[in-house]
Amino acid sequence: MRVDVVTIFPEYLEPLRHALLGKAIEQGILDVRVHDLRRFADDQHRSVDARPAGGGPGMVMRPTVWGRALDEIAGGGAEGPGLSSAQPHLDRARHDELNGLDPHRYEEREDDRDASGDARPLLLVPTPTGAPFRQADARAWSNEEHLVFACGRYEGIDERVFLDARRRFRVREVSIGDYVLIGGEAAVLVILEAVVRLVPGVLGNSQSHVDDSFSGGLLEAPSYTKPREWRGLEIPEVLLSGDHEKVDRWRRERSIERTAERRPELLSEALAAGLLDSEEAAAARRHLDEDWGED
Ligand code: 6GU
Repeated sequence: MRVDVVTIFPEYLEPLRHALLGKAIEQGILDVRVHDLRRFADDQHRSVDARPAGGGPGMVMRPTVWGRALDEIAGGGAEGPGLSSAQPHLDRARHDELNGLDPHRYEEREDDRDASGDARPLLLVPTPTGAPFRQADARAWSNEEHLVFACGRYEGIDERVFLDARRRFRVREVSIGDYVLIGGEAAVLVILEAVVRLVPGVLGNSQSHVDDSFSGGLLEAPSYTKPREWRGLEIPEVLLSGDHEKVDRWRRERSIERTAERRPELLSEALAAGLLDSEEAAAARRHLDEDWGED
C-alpha cells in the first residue's frame, strides 16, 4: 500500500516508523511518503494560509498551495522521502526535495482500481466536520492501493480544494471523534494504524482481528491471564473450565453487557442488524431497558 501525507509538520508523522507500522514498512507492505506543504508555497515567507473570506477568527489554508501539492501527488511524481523504519532520519535530506517530476507518470492500471472500478486514489481529509471514521472504513481502506492524507491546520482548507480534487481523487472528509484537534496529523496516525493492521501480512495472526471489538458490532469481553488469583481477585471460574462452548457463551454475554453499558447505540444497531441470536437479543433488550435512565 502506498501512502502519501501532506502536512506542514512532517516530523509529526515520525511515529509511523515505529512498532507495527514500522514493521509493515520494513516488510515492503507499506510505502509512506511525507510531504512538507510549505514546499508548494510560492512566496518568500512560504505562507500557506490567509485571512478567511467574509472575516472571522483564524486563518484558512490557501487553495493555490494545496492545489500544487495534490497535483504533484495525483501525477504520481511525488517520490518524497520514503519512511524507512527505525532508522536515524534527522540527518537525511528533507523529504521535500523532489525533482525531475513528470506530472503524468502515474499510469492507470487494472489493479489500481477499487471494487467499484474507480481508479482514482483515495484522498482522506481529517477534519472535525467529517463523517465519523469507523472500523468498517478501516476494513474497506485496507484494500486500497494508494491513500493520500491532506492535513489541515488552522480553521481548515479552502473548500474549493476538495471540489477541484474530485477530478483526480475519491475524496472523503473524516473525523476521528467528537472533539477538536489542532490539526489532522494525530488523526492520520490513528487512521493509518487502524487501516494498516488490517492489511494482509501485517498482523501475524489473522484471527486476532476477527474477534475485535466492533467487527461483530459489539465491544469485546474482558480478558484475564495468570495468576489465577491476584491481590484477592480471581479469574472468572468459567474461563478455567476448559469448556469452550461455555467460555464462548460467557464472552458473548459479557460483550452484550459491556456494550449495553458503554455504547448502547451500538447494541441497538447490532440488534436491528440481526447480529444476535434470539437468546442474545432477549438479553440485549433486557440490558438496554435496565440501563435506560440510569447514570
Ligand atoms: Cl480527523 N481532525 C481534526 N483536526 N480534528 C478532529 C478530527 C480530525 N477528528 C476529531 N477532531
